[in-house]
Amino acid sequence: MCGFYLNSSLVLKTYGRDVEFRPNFQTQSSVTVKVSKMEEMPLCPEHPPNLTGPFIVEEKNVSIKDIMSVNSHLQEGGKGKPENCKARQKIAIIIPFRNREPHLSIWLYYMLPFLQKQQADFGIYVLEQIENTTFNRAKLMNVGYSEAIKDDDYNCFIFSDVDIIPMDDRNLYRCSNNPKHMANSLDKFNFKLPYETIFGGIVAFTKEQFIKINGFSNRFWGWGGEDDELYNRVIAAGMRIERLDPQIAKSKAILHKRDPGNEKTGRSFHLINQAAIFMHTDGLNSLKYDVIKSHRHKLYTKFTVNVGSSEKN
Ligand code: UDH
Ligand code: MN
Repeated sequence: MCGFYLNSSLVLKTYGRDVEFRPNFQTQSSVTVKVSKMEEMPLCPEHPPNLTGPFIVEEKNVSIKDIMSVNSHLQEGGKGKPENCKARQKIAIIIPFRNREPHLSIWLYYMLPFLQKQQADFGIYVLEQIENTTFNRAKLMNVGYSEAIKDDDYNCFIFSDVDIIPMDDRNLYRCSNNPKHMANSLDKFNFKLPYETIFGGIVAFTKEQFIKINGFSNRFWGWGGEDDELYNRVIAAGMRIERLDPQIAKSKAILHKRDPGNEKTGRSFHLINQAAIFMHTDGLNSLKYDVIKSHRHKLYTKFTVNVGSSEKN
């Protein structure tokens, strides 16, 4: 037992500091006292108190070792939570990935301190697709969701490209009453929407919202279309999308060449307008994949997966 009675209240030594706690009832059971203490932790404020607004995002060479040294208090697997309050949401960040180590380092360099400043309770999941298969961003998102819910009791899922980084810490990485488009103010598009229904880059869904649309389509191979299909699922499910004020949502999209294995084929584009029909049978409920390797790094949890290839689907 880590507490003792003092002046009829209880002082608990937790997280290296004293917490005074006045039980409502008399008990000698240390288990009951500890559980009550956890319940006693206040909810975090809606607006995290220490935000500072805009900051500059630079494309720099950062080593994972350096990022680890400033994030030593994270739990294995890239998990963090506020020390002094209970977060309102438990957030899994899902990142589709292949051969983008320098981008992942920059993302982690900025995002780990950012999420902690926002008092987020979070876990980072990197979904790596194996070599020599056409990239399937949307299917990796579904895999990320499926693995994350097995790992922890998340209720908010932020699906993010590895190369987009917010430039203002008031851009809260949280879920909303409706699915949220978060990459609505990118430097590469002059901080404007290229078209009104764009829903790519970064999106946030509560668990209920994501289940309601049966996740992403698994049938978009190569670059493009899966995000527009996702938008149509949201509308077909009777929801709408939300976006933050573009001033606050300003983000940097790292410029790069098209990756090999992620060419625009356009072969699935005809599916975009059939979302309302296929969303019932193509998505989380038809997802098949094999985990080839899983790895808990200090800064993230990585699953290397075989999601198959377009020929078989
Ligand atoms: N991704 C990878 N590896 C790949 C392909 C994609 O990690 O080989 C992931 C990554 O998270 C990336 C996301 O999938 O951020 C989306 O892919 P993308 O970055 O290729 O998409 P974007 O819309 O592509 O940025 C633009 C194509 C580049 C055209 C260059 C013309 N000037
Ligand atoms: Mn990109």
